[in-house]
Amino acid sequence: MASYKILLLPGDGIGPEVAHEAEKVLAWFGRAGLGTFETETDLVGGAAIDAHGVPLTEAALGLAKAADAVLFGAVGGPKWAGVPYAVRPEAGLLRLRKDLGLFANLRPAICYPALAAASSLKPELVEGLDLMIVRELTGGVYFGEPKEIVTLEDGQRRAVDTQIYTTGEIERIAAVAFDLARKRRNKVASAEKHNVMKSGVLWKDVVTRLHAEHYADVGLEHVLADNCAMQLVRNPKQYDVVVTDNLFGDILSDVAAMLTGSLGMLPSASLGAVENGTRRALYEPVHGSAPDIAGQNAANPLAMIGSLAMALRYSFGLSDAADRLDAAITRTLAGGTRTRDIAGTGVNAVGTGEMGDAIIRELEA
Ligand code: GGG
Repeated sequence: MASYKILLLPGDGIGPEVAHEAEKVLAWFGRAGLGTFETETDLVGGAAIDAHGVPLTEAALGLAKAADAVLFGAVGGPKWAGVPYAVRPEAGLLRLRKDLGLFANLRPAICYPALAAASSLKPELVEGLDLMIVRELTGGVYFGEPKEIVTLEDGQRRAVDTQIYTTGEIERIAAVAFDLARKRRNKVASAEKHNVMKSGVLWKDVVTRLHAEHYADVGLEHVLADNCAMQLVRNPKQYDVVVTDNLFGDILSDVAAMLTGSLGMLPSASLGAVENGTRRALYEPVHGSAPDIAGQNAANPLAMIGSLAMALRYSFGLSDAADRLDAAITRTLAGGTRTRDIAGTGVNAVGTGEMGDAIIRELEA
């Protein structure tokens, strides 16, 4: 039986609660004989700041580098609002992405049939929605230098963030999007703002050239990122794969989340380049730490459990297990089990733990 090393970084707020449910599901797959899943747990984000004064220790980074996959919960919260910017909770996540080279963030937005009524849009606009947002994750304005706030001679303060993309960075993320599209409905929409940003001009040029040279069989549309946001709420099913930069990808995937019923429904995979047949990978829900509901057994663990399904598929090559988990999520929702965020009025919601238990019952069924 194959053996897999997994680092759990539950983080802050609802992170530990949802990560616990994914751990329960993983343990079930172990008991079912799918593999030996060796887990280690460490701190990240605010929890690591409290214990060690930094959002990610070198030891935790080392464990992440040695793992076959990292399962990450969420970081951040008002408790750490006063810490210096360089060591804020989110800096731990950004360092993991950068140091593990996780440049490709896959964010599937699927509207489960039972949740069409919970969407922010009319059910007919989202029924059957299966969209993949491919977000560039290690470049752009998140990492570009200079990044600073300086005080001017007249006493005003001036903030600078820098958007930087190279040809190589754009090519590799666009290739991920085109390769994915070939296995789906063969369509890519590339979103940028070439009308106001030089990085958008380069992005569009590089995607156009890569498409012509290597992916002419895939449908390609260029769309301004603001128009893409509008189209997502007007007619989301027109899209198959959307590829975009770090910041636009973050924003567009939150919009897409609301089409699926809740931010608590969106999983993600952050993947590095394939080297010697393996690739580094981190799996996390798109949602943050939701401090307002932390510790109340009220969070939806499905984005985290869906992220585990992506780990089974992309890191462990266990596609059948991933399909089985996706099917268990579909059946659980079809059976009417709902956490508070997707319950709607007049429906009794279950807690985080009960949703995890319901998924395991469906896996056993
Ligand atoms: N699970 C996602 C999470 O914790 N996000 C908080 C965060 O650091 N976000 C940065 C970003 O991706 O924009």
